[in-house]
Order: sequence, then structure tokens, then C-alpha cells
Amino acid sequence: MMHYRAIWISDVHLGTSGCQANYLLDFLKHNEADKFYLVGDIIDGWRLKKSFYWPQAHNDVVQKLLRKARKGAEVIYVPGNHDESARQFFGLSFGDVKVVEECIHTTLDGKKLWVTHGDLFDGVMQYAKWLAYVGDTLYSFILYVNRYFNMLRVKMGLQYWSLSQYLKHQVKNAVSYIADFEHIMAREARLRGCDGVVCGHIHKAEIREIDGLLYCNDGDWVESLSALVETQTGELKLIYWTHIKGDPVEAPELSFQTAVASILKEAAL
Ligand SMILES: [Mn+2]
Repeated sequence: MMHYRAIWISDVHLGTSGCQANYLLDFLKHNEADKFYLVGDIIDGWRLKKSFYWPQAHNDVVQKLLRKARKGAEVIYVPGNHDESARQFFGLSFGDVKVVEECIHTTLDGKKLWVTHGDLFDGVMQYAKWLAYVGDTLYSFILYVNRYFNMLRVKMGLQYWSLSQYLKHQVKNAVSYIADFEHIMAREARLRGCDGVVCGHIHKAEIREIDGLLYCNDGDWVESLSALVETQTGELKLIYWTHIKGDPVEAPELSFQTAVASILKEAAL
């Protein structure tokens, strides 16, 4: 069991078939932290609104996070665009999980990191929401293919390999889009008087310096299966959890009632 000063995860997309909940669950079983930052797109409200899809493993992720909060870890939830309905709860708590619009994390060596999902500074999201929706449908389809592709790979004894990640990296436009996003986030962090930023949203894990600002992206749990951590000695690093150490959870789907009841129980509401 590793114990970090802080762990950041985002873009889990619970409620979609692309979500690799088993990997995240295994990560949460083997990694502890004083502070957990949930940096948006944790639950995919866009998809759940269309059809209710909620396997046991997805429910277990929510319960695990609530339990960590109850047992003394500080759990801070910064909603993103796919879970934007949680934005009406800014300032409130769910169980022991605090919901905030954005926040600042202070590293061991005193650096201030601005923590935000990132969609509010994404040109596509701001100016053409419909375009993002179309992209979302196509993207979901690729992730769907990716999931079955990898189930096949596991059966053949091969390692996890992200098809969607591969496709995206082949597209030049996506590359310049990512670069633009990273620069905007760094600039916004500077405007806020911070030394760096931690965000998610574009599903591309990264730690690098941009114009003297520290840009960190914690990645996602549909493609890269990654988290950002700050170690006890104040080092920031990315963890890729592409191997399940324990037994994967069998994933029967839960009904809406069962899911809500078990989550409310865990949140002690
Ligand atoms: Mn997002």
C-alpha cells in the first residue's frame, strides 16, 4: 500500500461502457492519500441521461471514495462538463466529500497549484457545445470498440493497448488542440497567481513546464488509466495503473434503485 500526500484523478466517466472501473478500483485499493482531488468528469451525466448503465464496479468506485472520505482522507470534488449537474452543489458536501468549483493545492515545498477540470477554458466547449456532443458520440463509439478489442487482447495474453489513444495521437489537429489547451491552462494559472495547474478534461496525462508554469494533467480512466500523485517528499509524478493486482470485480449491472440505495447508505445520508 502506497500513501501519498495527494492523489488527483479525473475523467473516470462512470456510467459509460468505456470506463475502466476495475482498474481504478484496483488503484484505489492499493493507494492511499491525505487528500484526494476528483478533478471532474467522474460520473458521466451526459450518458446516464440517455440510458442508465451502472455495473457493480462503477458503484464500488463511488463507495470506495465515500469510504476514504469517511475514514479521514480529505476528498475534494471539482466537477467537470460531463458531471456539470454537480456544479449546483458548490460549497456543499456529499457524505464527507466536499464539492467545490476549483481549489488550490499547496505542495510540500510551498508551490500553489490551481486545481480545475479545464472545460471552461476549452475553445470547443465554450463556443460550440453541440460540436462537443457530436464528438462525444463518436468518441463513445471508439471507446466501445476499444473495450472489446482489449478484452480480446487480455484473452490472448497481451497487454492493455488503447486504440482510441492511438487514433487520437495520429490526428495532427488533436495535437495542436492539446498544445493550445495546455498553454491556455498555464496562462490562466499565472493570472491566478499560482505556480502551476492540475487539470484533466483532454485525457492526456502530462507533467511539464510551460513558460515557467507547471502544467499537470492527471489523465483519465478510459484510455491512459492514470493518476497524478504528490509523494511524501513533495515529488509530483504520474502513475499508470495498467495492470490489475487483485481480482477484477465481476460486473453485473445494478438497477437505479439498488445503486442509489447503496450509495446513500455509504454516504450516511
Ligand atoms: Mn471534460
